[in-house]
Amino acid sequence: MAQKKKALITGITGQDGSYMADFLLAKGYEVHGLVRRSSSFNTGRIDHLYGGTVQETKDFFMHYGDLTDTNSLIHIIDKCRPDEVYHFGAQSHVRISFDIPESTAQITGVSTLKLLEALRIVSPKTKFYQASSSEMFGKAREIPQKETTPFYPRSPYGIAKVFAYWTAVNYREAYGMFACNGILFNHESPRRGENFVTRKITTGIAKILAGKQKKIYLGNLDAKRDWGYAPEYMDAAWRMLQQPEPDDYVIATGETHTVREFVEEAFRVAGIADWKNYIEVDPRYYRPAEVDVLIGDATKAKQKLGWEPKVKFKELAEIMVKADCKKQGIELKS
Ligand code: NAP
Ligand code: F7E
Repeated sequence: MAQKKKALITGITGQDGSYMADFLLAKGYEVHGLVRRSSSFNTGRIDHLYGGTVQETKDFFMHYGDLTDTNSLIHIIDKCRPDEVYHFGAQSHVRISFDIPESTAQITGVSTLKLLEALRIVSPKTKFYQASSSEMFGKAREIPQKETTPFYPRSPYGIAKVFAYWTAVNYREAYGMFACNGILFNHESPRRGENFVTRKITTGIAKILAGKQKKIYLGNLDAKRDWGYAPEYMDAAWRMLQQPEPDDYVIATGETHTVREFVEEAFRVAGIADWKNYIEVDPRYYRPAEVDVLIGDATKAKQKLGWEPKVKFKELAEIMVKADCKKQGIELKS
């Protein structure tokens, strides 16, 4: 019997890492996840993988570590000797990166260098996925953005991701390592962190319907984003590491919408027509420098990976609103 492939996922407790764990376990991988110590449980998105108990299954293993702790990374890589590493761990909130720029640089940027250096020493044949971001395009130099569009990051987060991007390219070119950048545009889901705008809106609506919240306070409603569905984007990330050669790919829907349009669509799904009664603009949520418009061109991914997005804007809003309403005990009709 062929040996199971082994994958190590950093950021396994986050949105993407948890979907990637589901995806790889379904494909028959042995999955290892790096979890950081937290004073309250941070495993809500992967609890289902334990079957409701804090016991490892035969294919799923958790390791305490931290992206700022190089030795922990070396120990984990040495212990599990993965075929593939999916590096999703990051301080991933753009606005908050202005408050904690230095730790964002370390966790979101330098961690990629630490992991690649650890792999180079311990396990150089391991394939590496870097969670690069459309935030690297920032003040976009071209519309739509593709793999060759120059970067112009607008936040400490975006700058850290540019560092990580070039580190992955450099380890590929300098040491022949199999390192890929997935340049993913915004992707959302019912597991999205609740302080990102789409989820803030859909949890807010559900709580308004449940009578637990009166208003949703938001920042810039004019920003435009290319929003896709997170589980589909994990399929794209996996496909990158199955190619004969490592490369970099944009993953996006090719559609852009304003935050205001997401608000309108989400309230429509919930059956509330007068959304303006429930939204207040609060300048606290503005950013010192904003990324005004992002829209991606995923032609290369379609041609080389055979990947295409299926869930688009309206369906995404519907999935998220319904899931949050369900959590509040409210079933919305189709
Ligand atoms: P997320 O939900 O915020 O998850 C981030 C993960 O990183 C969590 O598991 C978090 O652990 C972990 N983490 C943070 N600091 C750490 C540390 N010091 N040591 C170890 N782990 C640490 O992010 P996501 O939305 O899944 O995104 C996954 C990756 O893709 C990130 O690198 C993000 O920057 C990038 N990305 C995301 C998008 C998007 O639209 N979602 C688009 C492009 C790129 P806790 O659970 O303990 O906090
Ligand atoms: O903001 C505006 C905000 O925080 C989207 C991360 O996953 O995707 C994400 O970064 C837009 C911005 O995502 C609020 O100003 C208005 O223009 O949901 P977001 P993001 O900054 O695009 C990229 C690709 C990543 O890589 C990141 O890791 O919405 N906005 N009002 C608001 N944003 C938030 N968070 N909260 C508001 O109240």
